[in-house]
Amino acid sequence: MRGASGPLVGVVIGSESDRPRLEGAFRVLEELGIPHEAEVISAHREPARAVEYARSAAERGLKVIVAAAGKAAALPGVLAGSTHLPVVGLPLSGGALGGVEALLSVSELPRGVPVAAVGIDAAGNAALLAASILALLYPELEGRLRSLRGL
Ligand code: RP5
Repeated sequence: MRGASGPLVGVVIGSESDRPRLEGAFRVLEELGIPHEAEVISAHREPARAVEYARSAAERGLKVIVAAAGKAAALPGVLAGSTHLPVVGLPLSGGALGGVEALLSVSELPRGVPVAAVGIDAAGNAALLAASILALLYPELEGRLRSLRGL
């Protein structure tokens, strides 16, 4: 991507146990040639690290964050509370309520803390939404995105 020297999308996963559910997101990012990074950070077990990740994200060059978590999925909201960057929240299944608990945690944020929630386990959509945001900044991405989506 023109002018980009590092990752543009930060994919943050609440637990290593979540990683298999993110496959669809990584596939889309790779197909589109979007530089990205992946970190495992638990908002509950290491909250200071989550806040530091979000606070430093923009100055490190990230443009969009995709945050994925299951159960009482605090991660997307915690990240969104410490950065102005767009945060795409991906609720994951695996909890006792099949992901509905994560969906509510990711979508019902308080005023002033926006998270763009996609559907339960909708990893591909999370990456496509991140790509749509990035395409506004990097016009060369638009054609690849349209082609992938058949638009
Ligand atoms: C959430 O709790 C994680 O995102 C994961 O979906 C769930 C279980 O995590 P582990 O106990 O497997 O680390 O925070």
